[in-house]
Amino acid sequence: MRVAALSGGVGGAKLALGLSKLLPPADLTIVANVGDDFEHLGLYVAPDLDTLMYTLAGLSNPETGWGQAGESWNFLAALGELGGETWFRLGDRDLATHVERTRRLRSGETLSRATAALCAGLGVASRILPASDQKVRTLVQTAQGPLAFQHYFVRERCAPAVTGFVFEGAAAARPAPGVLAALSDPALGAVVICPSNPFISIDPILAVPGLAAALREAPAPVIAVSPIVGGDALKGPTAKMMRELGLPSSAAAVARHYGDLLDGFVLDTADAALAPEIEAAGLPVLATDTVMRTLEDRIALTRAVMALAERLR
Ligand code: FO1
Repeated sequence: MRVAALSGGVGGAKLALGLSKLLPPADLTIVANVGDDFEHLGLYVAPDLDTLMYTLAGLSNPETGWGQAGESWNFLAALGELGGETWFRLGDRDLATHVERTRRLRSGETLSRATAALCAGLGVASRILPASDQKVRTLVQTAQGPLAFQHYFVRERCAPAVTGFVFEGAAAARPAPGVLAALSDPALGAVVICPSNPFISIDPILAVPGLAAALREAPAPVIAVSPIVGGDALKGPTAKMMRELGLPSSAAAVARHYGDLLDGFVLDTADAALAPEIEAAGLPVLATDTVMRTLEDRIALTRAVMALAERLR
């Protein structure tokens, strides 16, 4: 089955890994969020692209989900001694990715071209495409004023209450090369919205003009996997954000958030009681184990999503 997947970082990358284990490289395209990207220490840092690359390369840090396993921190320690900014932790191996990507971008390469080169260098065969080669930056609106994404997420540790989001640059952005083709491929069997944060990981992808329409017109079922299990996020601020936005932190609220983009919705067995109300709204629901602790869990969830897509075709 050919699949196009929309993903942010940590949570989405787990399902992306499951997809990469079941599908030949030519049959999987991952469209990655670039809203978390920022310039830091003179480097272009693209956290969700890196988390996806490292996860598919088997290099990611299993504790944090971001950065590489087995890191050394000599650069950061030396930077700290110089009085540099160390709030955003860059490991020595991870630093090489940022330096090489920045060199390529400064030489005039596009983000998607640089990403393809880094994937080749890391041995990642599946295609990881940025949603756009243009800047689309998530600005987090809070009671204390707007915050750049990484300032909100890392420096302020998601503490400020959010009131909304702005995806700066989205209006002028275009889908990166290959994205629309992947979403309109007649051989497509499913479009999968991975269990990433809908607001800060998936919405910045859908904000790129043409992408939401591409999902609506996709020649295959669009299936989202809920990142909320039992009223809480498995990782990150999703549930807290939903409450701050006046939404119930429930899988049903996630389904409503995606609205008519979806043809199917996957939630955890813990939330099976929500299925009737979601199905009453016309959206087929599959309740299954969505908590991915092991590689087998990632693969099992992938199989369940693909089976649902088969049923909905
Ligand atoms: N997240 C943190 O909470 N603390 C960090 O110091 C941190 C460093 C970091 C370095 C490289 C990278 O690719 C990601 C990093 N992240 C860190 C995660 C980053 O904030 C991502 O944007 C989140 O994972 C949300 O997608």
